[in-house]
Amino acid sequence: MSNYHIKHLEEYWQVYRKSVRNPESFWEEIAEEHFLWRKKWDNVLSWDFSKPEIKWFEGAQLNITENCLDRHLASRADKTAILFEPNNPDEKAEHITYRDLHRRVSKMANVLKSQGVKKGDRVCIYLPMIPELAISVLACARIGAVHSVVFAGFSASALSTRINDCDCKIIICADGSFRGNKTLDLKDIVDKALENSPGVKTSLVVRRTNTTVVMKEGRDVWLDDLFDKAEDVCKATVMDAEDPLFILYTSGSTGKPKGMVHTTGGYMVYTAYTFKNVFQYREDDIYWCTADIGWITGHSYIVYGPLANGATTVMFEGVPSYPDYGRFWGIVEKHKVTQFYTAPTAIRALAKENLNFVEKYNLSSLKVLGTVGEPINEEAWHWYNDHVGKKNSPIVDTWWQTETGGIMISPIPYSTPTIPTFATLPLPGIQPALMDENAKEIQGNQVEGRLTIKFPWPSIARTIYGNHDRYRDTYFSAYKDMYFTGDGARRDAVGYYRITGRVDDVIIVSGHNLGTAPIEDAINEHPAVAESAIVGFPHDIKGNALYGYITLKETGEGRDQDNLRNEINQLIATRIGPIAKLDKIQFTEGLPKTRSGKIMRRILRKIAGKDTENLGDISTLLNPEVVKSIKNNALV
Ligand code: 6R9
Repeated sequence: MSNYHIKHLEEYWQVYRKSVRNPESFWEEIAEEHFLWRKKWDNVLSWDFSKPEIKWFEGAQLNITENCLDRHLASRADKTAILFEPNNPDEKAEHITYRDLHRRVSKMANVLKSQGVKKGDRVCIYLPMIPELAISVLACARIGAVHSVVFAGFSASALSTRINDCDCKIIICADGSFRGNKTLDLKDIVDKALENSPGVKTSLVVRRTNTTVVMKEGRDVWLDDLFDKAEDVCKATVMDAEDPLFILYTSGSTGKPKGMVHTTGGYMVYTAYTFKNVFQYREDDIYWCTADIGWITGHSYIVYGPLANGATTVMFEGVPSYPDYGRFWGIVEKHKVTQFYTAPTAIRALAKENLNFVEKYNLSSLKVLGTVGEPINEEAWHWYNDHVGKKNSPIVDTWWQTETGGIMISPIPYSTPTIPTFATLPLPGIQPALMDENAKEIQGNQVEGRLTIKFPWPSIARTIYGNHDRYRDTYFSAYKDMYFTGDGARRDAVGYYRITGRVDDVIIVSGHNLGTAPIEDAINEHPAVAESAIVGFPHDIKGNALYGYITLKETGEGRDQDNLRNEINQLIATRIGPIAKLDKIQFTEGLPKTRSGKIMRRILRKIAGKDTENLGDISTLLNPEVVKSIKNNALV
């Protein structure tokens, strides 16, 4: 028997050592015992990072939806697969059972087939967080079509770029979406996008908001008409383990977005295994990840990982601030959520508000809390631990990437002792290394360097769609025979990893390497500070100096700004050293963020460097409007 479910630290080490000694047999055992294959593999792994070419379970055949749906029908047909919580708290939550999900996915798959979609075709999905999103994803997988989900908050131009890059002929979209007290006209955005994407011949429109939309004759079709008529049985298309499952775009530091391609067999095995262990998932749990399915977190840990384990996965349509800042906690209480997985930016936003919003709910069902997306600062970690987890639920700080497909470095709750801001230990099968400036591996502990991975794991992206050279150059050229993550990390005395941020966020001040994360941590400790971002700007003597953009909490507004600046610098000097003091501090009403909540330091860097002519595309930001006010009030 494979040790599929790790239950204590000693067991983790046993499993980890085994996984590194012989990765092939480690993953083979897991793949054998826990999944449904139409045909077993001829070869577990072949790889060559110099090409790069990576193949897992070659020769095997399967359909991932048989693993996520069909095989649960025997024992879990009436169990809730998707628990849909609508934006409007007065609208009833929907419990979609495995039987029902299987039926709806089959119908949707038949609709796609009726529109001429075939194995290997790319299907663009641009939907809000409603059940049809998960159903469309699975329907594509059912018939071997490759889904390309685009987050339904992206602009028409961002959508069109992504459609054209992978040449989609069909899009699944909606009339509109509900976000808090707003209704967004999604179909209008799609119409604009399709003006520049003439390759799209069909758009299937889901009715959600009932807003009036223009339906283009011959192209636009209401989904419900087709769906109602569709057969509810659809045979799963048999896929090779290395057939592509989906494309998901991630922004690069330059140029157009990268369409990361994930394949079927390895992705399934890895996301299912990590879901089970990182969330210590048990049969009766109610698991909730607040991400959008438009991001990798939603693909792997709302849809595939949970469903492959027969879990109940919550899908939330709304926002954390509607109808008030207690919404998340209200949902946890209402559905007795056992695992809650969110982003540091959401935690910081909620921590700014009155404690009463969290204290009035009963959160005693929670067993595991998770974070993902960026380094979590110490203050946010403690707030999460104290007020949400009541010091009783371990926090898993999960480090991973769109490219890695699944969680790579993370505590295993109830096994790995946690430390604030540390992602801690590599999961079984993951072999991290830290590299120095001379591209040499740094041995030992209490060291810091660039984070790479030495050996393939089953869910690594196999290529960038249509651009394998860029895939090699971006991830495999910096260090020979290693995957380069683009992140920096520190390994502490006991071998725990702390991710220090993108290495492009490292700023060298007077010859000292300063990571942005620890400085921001120090700043955020100030009671008046809500959030901060620092960047470097050219300085005659120091080479670079530090520029801080800081948003204040309500309690800080109206305070003397020079006093605040002094106090903040004092704090940095005490926590990190005078070298890390900020030369300039600009108080701002917000920080520019991507839709997944990452601070766009690229823009802040340009403003600090007086290079405001060409800020690049800011249309995909969550809050493009703050850029203007930051620019107008810049201290340059
Ligand atoms: C899953 C996801 C990947 C980048 C990654 C890193 C940052 C993610 C983190 C984290 C520190 C964590 N990141 N999780 N940094 N601690 N727990 O977010 O994928 O959107 O592709 O972003 O996010 O910088 O390289 P993606």
